[in-house]
Amino acid sequence: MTSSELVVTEIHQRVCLIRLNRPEKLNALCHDLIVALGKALDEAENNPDIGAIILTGNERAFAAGADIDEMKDYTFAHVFLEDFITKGWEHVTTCRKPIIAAVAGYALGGGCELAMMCDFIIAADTAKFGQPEINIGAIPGAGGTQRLPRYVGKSKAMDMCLTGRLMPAEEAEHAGLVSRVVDADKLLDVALEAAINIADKSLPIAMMVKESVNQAYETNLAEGIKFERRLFHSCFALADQAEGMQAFAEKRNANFKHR
Ligand code: CO8
Repeated sequence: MTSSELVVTEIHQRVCLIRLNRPEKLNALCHDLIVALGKALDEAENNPDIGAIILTGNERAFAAGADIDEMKDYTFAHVFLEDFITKGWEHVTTCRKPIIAAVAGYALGGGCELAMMCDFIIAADTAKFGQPEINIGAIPGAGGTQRLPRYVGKSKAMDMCLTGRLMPAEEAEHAGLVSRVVDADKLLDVALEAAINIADKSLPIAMMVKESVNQAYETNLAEGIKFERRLFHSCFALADQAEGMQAFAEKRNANFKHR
């Protein structure tokens, strides 16, 4: 399989659907797949006709983690000098457009971490989340010990990272890891409906929402509120704010120009 086939993209209206496509290995995240994912994300980010992104896998796996076969012979010198993970693997976190993870089946290790890097997760009822790195003599390496406690709290994060157990979709929804759980055969329809809905809004406003919510995880409340207030004030510099409020007054749908 060539590296471009490891990731398949489809355009649906203003949405770019990116599918991890290494089904025979449960979408294990090898180097070439990560490079192809980065390329697909860049294309979606740079395309002015795209307003939202969906990242998905297949019905058996979103991704079963970093590729263990590839990693097993790495040495400390190699991973340290290459800055393994930092280079390329965190591409999703630098996307400024909204990105939804649509997860069915396994989201384990780096797969769970990749889903948590997205803005929110919609899960099929078949989804299973886990940080099982402890079973192979490692710890989570792409933010699992940091993002998971922020999603589900310390107790569940410790439980998952220390036991390596898998968390089913229903528990993940109760714990706040995923925003909704849907029937597996409806997963892409629901994710597309949500993404198309987002992509129909003003793009700069959606990007400000994303930046502002993410700020809540980087700062204290007073600083976060100040950040939000400044962005809120700046909405009034956009043509889309004038259009949105005028359309409400005229009882019609807004015609956003993303400016
Ligand atoms: N790496 C490489 N190959 C894998 C991986 C993986 N993580 N997961 C599955 N595969 C392969 C299997 O080797 C198998 O290949 P083959 O058919 O050639 O033998 C194929 O996928 C199908 O898998 P199984 O036969 O094992 O399928 P089962 O249904 O029996 O089991 C499981 C499914 C339970 C998911 C099992 O495959 C498993 O335990 N996989 C490993 C899960 C794991 O430990 N993941 C964590 C990896 S470490 C990690 O992710 C560190 C994070 C680093 C940062 C990443 C940045 C984003």
